[in-house]
Amino acid sequence: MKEAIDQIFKELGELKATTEKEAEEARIRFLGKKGEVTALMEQFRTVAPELKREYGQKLNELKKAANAKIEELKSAVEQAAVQYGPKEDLSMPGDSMPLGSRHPVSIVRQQIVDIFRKFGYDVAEGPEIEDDYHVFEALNFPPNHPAREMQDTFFVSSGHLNPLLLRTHTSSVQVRTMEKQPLPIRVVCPGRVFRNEAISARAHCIFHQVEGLYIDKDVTFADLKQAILLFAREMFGPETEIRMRPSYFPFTEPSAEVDVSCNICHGKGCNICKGTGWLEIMGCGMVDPNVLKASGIDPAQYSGFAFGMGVERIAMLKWQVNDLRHYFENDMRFLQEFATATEV
Ligand code: 2NL
Repeated sequence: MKEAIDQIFKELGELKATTEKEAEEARIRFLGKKGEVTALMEQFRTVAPELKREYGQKLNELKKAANAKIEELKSAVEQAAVQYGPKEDLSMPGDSMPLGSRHPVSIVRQQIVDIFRKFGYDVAEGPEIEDDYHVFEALNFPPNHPAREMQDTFFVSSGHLNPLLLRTHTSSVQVRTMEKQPLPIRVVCPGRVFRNEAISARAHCIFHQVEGLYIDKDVTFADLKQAILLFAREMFGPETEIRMRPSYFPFTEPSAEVDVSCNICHGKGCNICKGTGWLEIMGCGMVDPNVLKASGIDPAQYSGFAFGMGVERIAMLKWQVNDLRHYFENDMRFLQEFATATEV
């Protein structure tokens, strides 16, 4: 046993390692379950009682020395790795990262906002979690209007007089603008809106809107029509014509839907415009006197127009996207089609 202990001391003295793997192999060789030191510790049981004290001490020293040596090897290879760095060739060219591009909804939202900024409109944003007052009450929705029902609106809290909910349109931002800004007001409000709808090619529970509001003395329906014609020509090209059809919204009177002439077939009729030559782009109207009153504006002195459009819808018409779900799936093949589509 004495020779075996001396032999291992000698081997430990000569032990070397240049990698982490070699250091670990050395640990297993001496201190692992079947290691040389471990084997001697087991043999110790058979040592004669009068020699136990002497060999016990020696074995303990050996174990300590082995542990210390392995630690020393491990920290030495670690140090070397820090000092000399990894073995990989760091001058090799890296994998190229695609730059990415703006999302089509983001591009069109910016184009719409830029057009109205050119017309002198300010831009306002507001909270996505709103209260009943700013989404419905101030906009002349009667108490039992269907849009106020659970199946159309996502409620955050209910049961109160003025429950919190996810805004179903950005009109709430315009209400807040009317409450705090001096007249006249010319503002566009871009943002995300939420409706409790089944997801399909034509509907989604989250989408983006841009709404606009213009309030001053003597604002007329003719001003509304001209603003929208100019917008449509900036957005869809200088040849674009518009038409208005009577409609209904609680917050405008009179109200209208706006169509633009089909930019694919130029009015001849194709499958994009379903043979009609026209594409619906937005709703609009003269601000209802009740809406002005609710925000402290005197309808006898002031009048205004408002409009609202879906950003996804405008982008669909501009680029012939046939399914709303493409916008939310982040499929690179779809997104890359818009990599260069930044110009109006
Ligand atoms: C649509 C129709 C519309 C408005 C939004 C509005 C806002 C205020 C007062 C009056 Cl503060 N009106 N907004 C008016 C008419 C239509 O949106 O189809 N949007 C996607």
